[in-house]
Amino acid sequence: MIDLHYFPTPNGWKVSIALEELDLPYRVVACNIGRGDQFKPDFLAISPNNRMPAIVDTEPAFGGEPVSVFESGAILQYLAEKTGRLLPTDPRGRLQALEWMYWQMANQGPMCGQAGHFRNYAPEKIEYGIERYSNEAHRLYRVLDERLAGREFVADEFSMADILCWPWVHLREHHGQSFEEFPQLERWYEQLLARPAFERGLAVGLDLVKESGGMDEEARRTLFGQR
Ligand SMILES: N[C@@H](CCC(=O)N[C@@H](CS)C(=O)NCC(=O)O)C(=O)O
Repeated sequence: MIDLHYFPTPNGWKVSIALEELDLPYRVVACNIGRGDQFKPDFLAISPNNRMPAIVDTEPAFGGEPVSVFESGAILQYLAEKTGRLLPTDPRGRLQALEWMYWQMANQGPMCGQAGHFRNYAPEKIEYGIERYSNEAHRLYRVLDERLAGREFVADEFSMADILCWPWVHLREHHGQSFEEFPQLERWYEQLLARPAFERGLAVGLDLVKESGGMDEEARRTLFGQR
């Protein structure tokens, strides 16, 4: 059984979608990041960077004690290697999927995250921050759009690279982006949205949002007051 420490956000959706695609049994353990669950000692023991998602697999494919994994890229690679799916076996295809995984983790996630922050959450409108990160988000949307020209998926076949990149495009308006200039991206996005596992993965934990209290003062302090 896999415990998924989770709140419905783009990084959380990567794992819920992957688990649905792989049809692996899992349990959701709520991690309400607006109320500080990410700082609880039991959670920090599996995710020392106080960020979700994280998983605990009681039945690792390599046997032995339960194993915990944090960082969504590492989690998807772990699940792909456990199941022999979502990571091409041909070495060149595998390399491409890994390249785009690192691209997502080091570029799309952090930069779009900053764009979303300055556009939607910063207490003051700081034009420099809004412009700098919205432009960077735009550049990254263009990079992915160009990658998808003439190809169905991010790597040569459907892979974890698609699952890692897709949830961030799902929140494009939050980053100040639209599909107007990115037709390849729109085609790829719609094609994946039509997969039942994507629909199921996106719906995981919607009740947690309702119960969470939303982005109130406590959530702002908890999320944006860290040092
Ligand atoms: N690189 C990490 C990023 C995870 C991350 O930033 N998670 C956010 C929610 S999307 C979080 O847990 N935030 C809690 C906090 O900021 O304290 C991953 O991909 O797993």
